[in-house]
Amino acid sequence: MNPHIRIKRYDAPAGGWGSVQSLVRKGLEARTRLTTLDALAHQNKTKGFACVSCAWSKPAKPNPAEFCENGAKATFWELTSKTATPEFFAAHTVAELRTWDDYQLENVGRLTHPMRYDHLLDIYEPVSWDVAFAEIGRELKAIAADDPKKVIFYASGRASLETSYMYQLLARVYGNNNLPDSSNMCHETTSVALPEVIGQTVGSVRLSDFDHSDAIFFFGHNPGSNSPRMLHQLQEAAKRGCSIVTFNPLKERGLERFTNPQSPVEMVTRSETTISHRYYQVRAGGDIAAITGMCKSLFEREAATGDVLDHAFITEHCHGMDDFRSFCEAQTWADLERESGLTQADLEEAAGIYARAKAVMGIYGMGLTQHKGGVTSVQTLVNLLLMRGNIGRPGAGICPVRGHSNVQGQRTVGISEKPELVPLDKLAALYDFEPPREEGLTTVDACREIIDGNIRAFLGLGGNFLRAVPETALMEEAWPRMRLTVQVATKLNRGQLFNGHVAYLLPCIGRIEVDIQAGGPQVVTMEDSTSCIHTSKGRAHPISKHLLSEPKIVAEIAKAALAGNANVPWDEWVADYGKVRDAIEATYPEIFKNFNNRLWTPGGFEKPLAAANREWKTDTGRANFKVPQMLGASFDSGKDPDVLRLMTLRSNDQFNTTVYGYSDRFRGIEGTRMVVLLNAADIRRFGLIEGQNATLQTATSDNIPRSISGLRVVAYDIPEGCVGAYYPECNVLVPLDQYAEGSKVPAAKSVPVRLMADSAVSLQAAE
Ligand SMILES: Nc1nc2c(c(=O)[nH]1)N[C@H]1C(S)=C(S)[C@@H](COP(=O)(O)OP(=O)(O)OC[C@H]3O[C@@H](n4cnc5c(=O)[nH]c(N)nc54)[C@H](O)[C@@H]3O)O[C@H]1N2
Ligand SMILES: Nc1nc2c(c(=O)[nH]1)N[C@H]1C(S)=C(S)[C@@H](COP(=O)(O)OP(=O)(O)OC[C@H]3O[C@@H](n4cnc5c(=O)[nH]c(N)nc54)[C@H](O)[C@@H]3O)O[C@H]1N2
Ligand SMILES: [Mo]
Repeated sequence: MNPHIRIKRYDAPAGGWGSVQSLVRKGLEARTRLTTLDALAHQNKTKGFACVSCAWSKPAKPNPAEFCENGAKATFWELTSKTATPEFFAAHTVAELRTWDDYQLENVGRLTHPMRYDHLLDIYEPVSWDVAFAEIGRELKAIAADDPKKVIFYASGRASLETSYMYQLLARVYGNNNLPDSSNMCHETTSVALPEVIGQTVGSVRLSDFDHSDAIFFFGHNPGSNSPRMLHQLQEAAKRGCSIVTFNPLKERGLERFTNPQSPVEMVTRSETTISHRYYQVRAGGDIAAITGMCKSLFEREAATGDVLDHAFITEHCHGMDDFRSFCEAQTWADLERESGLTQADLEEAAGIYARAKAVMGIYGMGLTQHKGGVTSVQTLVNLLLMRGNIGRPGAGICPVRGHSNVQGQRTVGISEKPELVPLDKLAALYDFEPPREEGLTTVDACREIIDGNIRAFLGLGGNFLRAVPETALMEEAWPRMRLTVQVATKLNRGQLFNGHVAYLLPCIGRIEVDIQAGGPQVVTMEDSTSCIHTSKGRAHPISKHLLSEPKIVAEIAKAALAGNANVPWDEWVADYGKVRDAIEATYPEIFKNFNNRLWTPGGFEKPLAAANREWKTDTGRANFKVPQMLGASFDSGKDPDVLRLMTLRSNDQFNTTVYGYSDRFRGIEGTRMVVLLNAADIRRFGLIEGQNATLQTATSDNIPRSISGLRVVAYDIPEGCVGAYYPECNVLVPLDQYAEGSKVPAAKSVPVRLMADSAVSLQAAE
């Protein structure tokens, strides 16, 4: 047994000394460059760089140190002095690297040279940029001559607005809308749910709303690990007396208690703020039922007193409430309790808090979006807000917490497989070409087509597609059948170890690094979770002189791959990113008016949010109540007690597929990621004991075997019937055809699984 594994309750608050210790340890481990401390001082400042971690908003008046434990960790790891050099690649075959885990691959360090995969030797070899672009261009041209729809242009949500705009144009001039984004595994559910009900793809709150809320209803997001800077706003709100009501199957520490590591007084006195006023451990997939129960209770109160609903708002602004009321009335408390895992008394209590608050915000993350009923979950939460006019006034609104730092912005500037969301006529007029009009591939569709052998080439602008998607076993098998695979990246990851016939690994400058082009040092821009657009300017020297910037790489691929592109000034754009911003402004004049002049607005400049002003760009011209089409959000019906619901989770020591280490401090899990979190009653029921190794098998009837063994059984405070384990290790269990209805976000938070001891599996195999 590994002596470093330790499972122990963590009693300290989020933040506090634990976060300082963790930072110091990480700084040493990552062997950061000298510029790191200087860089941290400039993180999220108006003239500094935008954190490469999450998309949480930057205040107009930042703290002296506007970073958090995990943002600093991301900075450390990007500014590591460790490198993945040609010598490293010469010493390790790709087959060998496939036996390394995500942490070991990440820990090699920054990519330094463009590399081409040699199939005979099974190694990556250095190559010149000229050769790389020429061959990629040739290959793409050959595929276009057959069918340009057989190429995928994936983007992970980190690349800037400038790069993203250029990338979507590359795809469209090439001839398809195959622009899936990490958002397709994430908040696409939001982008599909919100337009129907409030008429915009994004949330309606701004950072300043946190100063005015009386109650915050928090669903399925873990800010302590995934957007820790938000804990400052939550702490301030809680101190003001704002009630924070949390729905989460797990007791997440950041939502329980917080000590601000940047407050000397709090640190020395070890004082902590209770964040959640009430904490309801809803069953995975139980949110539609929980919210419906609250709404049912509110309608009952309204019938008794007549003063619960905001009648003026509903009459003037809403559509469809009566149908929703009928739906709520028709649900029995027995069903609501069973589906939500909460009691009628819990839900009535939560409804009471809601009814007493003047301004309420609904905040949510992957716990709502990554379910079969993800779209319905989000829309039901909006119903709750609409009942008391909680959208479009200070302190109120819907707040999806986005993931990657520019994932929302990438959609804003046209990275979308949905042509109706992109001003194609504008692009046609500006660049004199005929943009493709057919729907492109989502992430799930892209995986299906790759498995079916219909895709010839994949380009990845960042990210780790093959590791982040569902059905990883079939995907890894199918991937090498592609003709061309190109990954633009900063670090080595598993997705780069499965290669098409022609395969390139192209290293780029990271956002914290200085980006100098013909026109001088460049800045880039991004959009945060509350729709503020701000700049980012690198400070550190690039780790290697062989790196190119992302805009340059996109432009060179475009020049090499596109037959006729005379009307796109690729070289001028690369020389001066301000010219790309002019092009973005010309394409989206309403959002980006005066773009280059508003760049340095403290906290960013605001993209207009119609719903925040109670203008509803919906089919009815009003805010729509939607009747839920289901009460349980997950795929299994809950009827077979031997089928459990697996939530795939992030630890406090990872950024998506990037694993920084094996410490999930707040959950008390140290030294391993191979764990399965179970309710003690389930451990007994399945005849297991804590510490033994177990196997999870996906419970579907499609005859595709999906399982993972060697997961250490950990007793945890989690509702019975629910299981927690880590992403991306468990992606092998997620079936490709189980995704959110409407948005196709993989249902990674309720995978139906069976559980057994590893020994039982070996017995089965022996029989
Ligand atoms: N440090 C760090 N920061 C990150 C990331 C990272 O990996 N590391 N990832 C970034 C990205 S891309 C994203 S999208 C965000 C993700 O951030 P989150 O939205 O927090 O995503 P997860 O960590 O997957 O977990 C979501 C939470 O939902 C809960 N949950 C699971 N199922 C349910 C359910 O059915 N109902 C409810 N109510 N809750 C449920 C889980 O217990 C967990 O607390 O964070 C971003 N920021
Ligand atoms: N089971 C399960 N699966 C999930 C999830 C889940 O909760 N459960 N979450 C989903 C979510 S929310 C998301 S967003 C996706 C994430 O999917 P992706 O966005 O595809 O994955 P990441 O792990 O964020 O990508 C990390 C890689 O990006 C590269 N990179 C980092 N910085 C840069 C840069 O500046 N430029 C370039 N070009 N490359 C860079 C590095 O090489 C690094 O290895 O995963 C999804 N998959
Ligand atoms: Mo995400």
